Formats: sequence, structure tokens, C-alpha cells
Amino acid sequence: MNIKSATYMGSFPREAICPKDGKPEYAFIGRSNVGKSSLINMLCNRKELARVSNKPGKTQALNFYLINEAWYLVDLPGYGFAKVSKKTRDSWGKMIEQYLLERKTLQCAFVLIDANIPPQKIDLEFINWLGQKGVPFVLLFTKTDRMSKLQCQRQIELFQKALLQHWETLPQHFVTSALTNLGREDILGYIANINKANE
Ligand SMILES: Nc1nc2c(ncn2[C@@H]2O[C@H](COP(=O)(O)OP(=O)(O)O)[C@@H](O)[C@H]2O)c(=O)[nH]1
Ligand SMILES: [Mg+2]
Repeated sequence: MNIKSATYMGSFPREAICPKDGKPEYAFIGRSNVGKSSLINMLCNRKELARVSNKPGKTQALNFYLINEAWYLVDLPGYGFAKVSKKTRDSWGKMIEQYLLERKTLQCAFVLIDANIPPQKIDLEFINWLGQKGVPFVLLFTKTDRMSKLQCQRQIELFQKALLQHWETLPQHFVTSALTNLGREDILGYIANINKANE
């Protein structure tokens, strides 16, 4: 799929006030600093469409980007950032939960997992929650340019092994790098297929 246009449409603190034009939507979610904004920029071929920040926990609302005038990418606030107050964390959690459960146009949640670190409890718990609630999702392993192919493969297997404690079948996954564009064509192809099925 060619990206002809990518436009920031705004940041919305609640699902209820998000765009209501019925266009299909894909959400990016994961721990702060996992590479959500970088991956959105990479997919859209833009350097600074989504804000990339070294300060975790900055994206505090649902950020909407309209792609090719036809579908949305949504940059969700990162979960599990310890340096904010519990109250702030709870309200983020509620916003994300409400969005994921109530957003009818959400086609798929892209759950980002840093391939460089061992399986994290918070990621596994979040994925299990998505499963329980029946929210469609796939996994995107990020920052794989920082490791060898073999290391990457081992890390993914480790993660899958942890998932198999709760799941009978493994969710689909993509291996990505915002630095080398790895995974770009596959993810855009995946989105294009779903969009087509929706037409
Ligand atoms: N090497 C490498 N670094 C990355 C990649 N993606 C993100 N980063 C870095 O990780 C940090 C957090 O990225 P960001 O996109 O802001 O994460 P977010 O908080 O999930 O939106 C930044 O310093 C990025 O430059 C990647 O694919 N490879
Ligand atoms: Mg971000």
C-alpha cells in the first residue's frame, strides 16, 4: 500500500469525542518508550508525524492520524510508566480500556513488544486481558535492529512460550524496526487486506 497522505487529526481524551465518521481504525499500544510513535512515523514515511520522545509517558490522549483520507492510525498512551502518580495511571488505564472496549471502528490493536528485553508481566497481562475481552490484536516486536536475527528469534520464542501458558494458539506477529523499515510492507499489507474486506 502506498501512503499518499498522513494527517494529524487531533488528540482526544475520551472515546466518546473521537472522530465518528466510521472509517476503519488501527491502534498502537504498548509500554511507554516501546516505539509506538517511531513505528507510526515509519509506516507513514514521515519523520515527525507522531511525536517521538525520550521522555516516557508524554502521550496522554488518543492521538488520531488520518491515512490516505480512508483510515486511521491511533497512537494510544503508553501503559506501565512508573514515574507518574497512581491517580494519573488509573485514569489512563480507564481511557485505554474504554476506547478498546467501545470503539466499534477499531479493526485491530497493534500491541508493541520490545524484542530486546525478556517477556514482561505487564505486557502478558495486557495481552491476556485483550483475549478475555475479545479485542482483535496482533503483536509487533520492536527495535529489532539492536540485535542479531538469532537473538531476535530467541526472544520471540521466549515470549511465545510465556503466552502459551494462557493461550492455545499464538497470535499473529510482525518483526519490526523503525530504523531499517523492517516490517513496513507486511504491516501495511495486513491493514490493506482488512480495509478491503470492509469496503
Ligand atoms: N534502535 C531503535 N530505536 C528505536 C526504534 N523505535 C523507537 N526507538 C527509540 O526508542 C525511544 C522511544 O521511542 P518512541 O517512538 O517515542 O516510543 P513511544 O513512547 O512508544 O511512542 C526513542 O528514543 C526512539 O528513537 C527502533 O526501531 N530501533
Ligand atoms: Mg509516543
